Formats: sequence, C-alpha cells, structure tokens
Amino acid sequence: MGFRGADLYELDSLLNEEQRLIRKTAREFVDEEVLPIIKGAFEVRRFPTELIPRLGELGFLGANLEGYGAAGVDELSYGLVMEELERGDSAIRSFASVQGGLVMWPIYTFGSEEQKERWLPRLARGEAVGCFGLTEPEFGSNPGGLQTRADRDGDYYVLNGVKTWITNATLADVALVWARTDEGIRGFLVERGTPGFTQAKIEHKMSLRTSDTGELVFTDCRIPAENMLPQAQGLKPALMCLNQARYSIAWGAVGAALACYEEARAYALERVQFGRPIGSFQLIQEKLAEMLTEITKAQLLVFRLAQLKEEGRADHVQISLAKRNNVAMAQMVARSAREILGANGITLDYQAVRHLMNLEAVKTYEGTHEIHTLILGEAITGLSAFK
Ligand code: TGC
Ligand code: FAD
Repeated sequence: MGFRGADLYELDSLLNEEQRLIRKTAREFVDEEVLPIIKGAFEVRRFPTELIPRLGELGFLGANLEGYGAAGVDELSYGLVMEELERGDSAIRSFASVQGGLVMWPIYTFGSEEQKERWLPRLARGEAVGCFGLTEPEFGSNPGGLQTRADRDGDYYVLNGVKTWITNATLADVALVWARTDEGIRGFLVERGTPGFTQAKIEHKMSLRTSDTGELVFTDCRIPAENMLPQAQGLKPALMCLNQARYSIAWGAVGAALACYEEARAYALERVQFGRPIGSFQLIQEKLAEMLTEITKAQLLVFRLAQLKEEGRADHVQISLAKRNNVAMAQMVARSAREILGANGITLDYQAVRHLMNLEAVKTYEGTHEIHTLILGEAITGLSAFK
C-alpha cells in the first residue's frame, strides 16, 4: 500500500474527486520517481534534472495559473501537490514553487503579452527553468535596500550587481531580477547566455543539498528594455511574489512532517528494547502525540488558507503566520522523529535527518522565522519593528 498520511480530522473527506485525483497523481510520482533517487541525489548534492520534464508533464509547474499551458487547478489542489513534493524532499518543492510562484506567477501577473507567450508555456512544460533574484549579499531580510542597478541606455537597460542564495540559479534559462532604476525598483527578465550575465553554484551546503542554489552576477549586462515587467513598479510587486512561494512552503512543510511522522511511527512499532516495542513507552508516545497534534493543527491552517486564497482573500499576514508556524512545526516533528530512530536516525537510510537538515534552510528562506514574527507583530500592534 502506498503512502496514506495522518488525517485525524478527516480533511480528506472534504476533498472533491478532482482534488483527490491530483493528490493521488502527485503521491504516486513522489513514491515511484522521487523517493527511490533522493538519498543519492542528496548525498552528492545533485538536483535530479530528469524530474523536470516529468513535473511539466504532470502539470505541477505553475499549476494554479490559467492558460498559457498551465494546469489551472484550484488553490487547494496546488497546495496538495506542494505537500506531496516536499514529502519527497524540500528541494523538489522548492524547484516547483520557485518556477511556479516566483517566475511564472510574476510573468503572468505583471508581464506583457509577449513575455507571457514567450515564457509561460515553456516554463509550464519544464522545457525552460526560471529563477528569482531578489536577495543580495548585503540585503537579505531587508530587500528594500537592494543595490543592483539597471540604468537605461537607449533601447536597453544595463544591469550591474550580484544576487545570491538563488534557487535554480545555474539551471535557469531565465532569471527574474529585481533592480533599482531611476523610477524605483523594477523586475527584469534576463536570459541565460546574455553577455555580462554569469550563473555560479554555491558549494558545501549542508541543507537543501539537492537544490541548485547559486549566485547571479551582472557586469554591464545589456538587456532589451522590453524585458522589463511592465506592470511591476516598486518593491511591493516583488513582495507579492513571495506570498505565492510562502503559501507553497506552508503546505510543503506539512508533507515533510508527515514523511517524518509516518517513518517514526512505523519504527516505534518495530523496534524492540527492554523486550517491548519502543512505541509502548510513554515518552515515545508523548513524542508521537505531540507530532500528530502539531501536524493536525498545521493541516487545518493550510486547508483554511487555501479557501481564503481561492476566494482571493488570503492576505500576506495570514500567509506569514502559516509559513512561520508550519516550518517550525515540521522542524519539531523531524527532530522528534530523528530521536525516535536512535542511531539510525542520523543516516540517510531513513528520511528524518534529510528533512531536518532541509528545514534549516526552509526556516531561513522566504522570510526568516524572526521576520515573520515581526510581520505578525506589526499586524497585531500597528507598530513596525523593522524601521
Ligand atoms: P514595507 O514598508 O513593510 O512594505 C511595503 C509595502 O508592501 C506591502 N507588503 C506586502 N504586500 C504584499 N505581500 C507581502 N508579502 C507584503 N509585505 C509587505 C506593505 O503593506 C506595504 O504596502 P503599502 O501599500 O503600505 O506601501 O516594506 P519593508 O521594506 O519594510 O519590508 C518589509 C519586510 C521585512 C516584511 C519584507 O522586506 C520581507 O518580507 N522581508 C523578507 C525577505 C524575503 O522573504 N525574501 C525572500 C527572497 S526569495 C526566497 O527566499 C526564495 S526561496 C524559495 C524556495 O527555494 O522555495
Ligand atoms: P539576514 O537578513 O542577514 O538575517 C540574519 C539573521 O538576523 C536571521 O536570523 C534574521 O532572522 C535576523 N534578522 C534580520 N533582521 C532582523 C530584524 N529586523 N529583527 C530581528 N532579527 C532580524 N533569495 C532569493 O531572492 N531567491 C531565491 O531563490 C532564494 N533561494 C534561497 C535558497 C536557499 C537554500 C537559501 C538558504 C536562501 C535563499 N534565498 C533566496 C535567500 C533568502 O530569502 C534569505 O537568505 C533570507 O531572506 C534571509 O536573508 P539573509 O540570509 O541575508 O539573513
């Protein structure tokens, strides 16, 4: 029997046929195509590029967009796909959520018709890969200070600057780069191979080892003025993109937690110490009870968030709360699972330690845990702690 997942509050009974089918497709893809190769890929720090066309064929890239070759599924189905992909590995969900939420969504929302026609169908099929360049070496949590410049020169913009910690950096055929112009911050589509544009990998990562993370460097890089996203002006459109990716993470974290919980539960029933399965000890049961409780609360959160997003009413504070809570929840679950597994818990023969390591990065990217605390703090008090 394939993966079933914990569902104490019977959320499955609220899914319609289409949502169930999409989840089943994603579940089978993860069981049959991701899990068998992920340990090896993690160990050698390789992104499994062979999965990219499959993600496209299955309609998982930009799945919640309509037209241009995208699957046009509802927000709940999109969330379920992200949950399943991250049950496989955070890097696979990262790939899909950057491609869909941080590249396709902004082109779809802020792009010209030509930009949409040129990029969206290829990105949806996985024939092209995209990345999103906001973070800079000196501006991470505070992207409003970014220093990359785009200066107008006739029919071109000339880009100078560095973006770092970029997911899909070396795989990308197109980078959406946020740069400062004389009219404020704007987004630019920069194509692989453009003179003055280099893409380099960040090595030696201990977290998200399977993900392609790197740097984008622009040195007098001339790009046609029509590569600027016409409808994105100022920092706010860039922050709006983050909501899409944070939504994916909130769902994905539940998948990582479920993988760890199921693994630990099975292990607790099999592993015998002191003549009894360790699952019979109260301290192990307490861990499992805590894990299931937190997973269930996180499931309820994203389920309701999906409804709000479907109605176009999910605001960035609600999304921050879900990203912050669910990633911290998944970390706690992964850590408890690793403990229940004893010494076996530190090997890649089990999933818990891989998820635990991955979640370190997931906690930092898309707004650190602390930044989401402050976003909530500002919403609660009306007082910004950033400024
Ligand atoms: P601030 O003055 O607070 O806001 C400017 C305007 O924007 C509004 N706003 C948002 N609107 C939509 N969505 C959001 N998420 C928004 N956040 C803020 C805000 O209401 C305001 O609107 P208005 O109408 O009043 O002008 O801007 P600030 O510069 O002080 O920044 C606030 C802060 C710290 C929350 C923001 O900079 C932030 O979120 N920082 C965290 C940076 C971050 O998350 N970077 C992510 C980079 S991409 C990434 O990590 C990808 S990993 C993906 C993967 O592999 O899965
Ligand atoms: P900093 O901002 O320097 O923060 C350092 C510490 O200080 C953190 O603990 C932070 O919470 C804390 N801190 C900062 N400000 C405050 C404050 N006001 N109050 C209290 N504490 C504070 N970026 C992209 O643009 N595109 C990508 O595709 C992308 N992918 C990534 C993939 C990976 C694997 C990683 C690790 C990062 C990625 N990022 C990406 C960058 C990511 O968004 C940033 O790392 C993140 O926003 C934090 O920035 P920083 O690392 O510079 O930390």
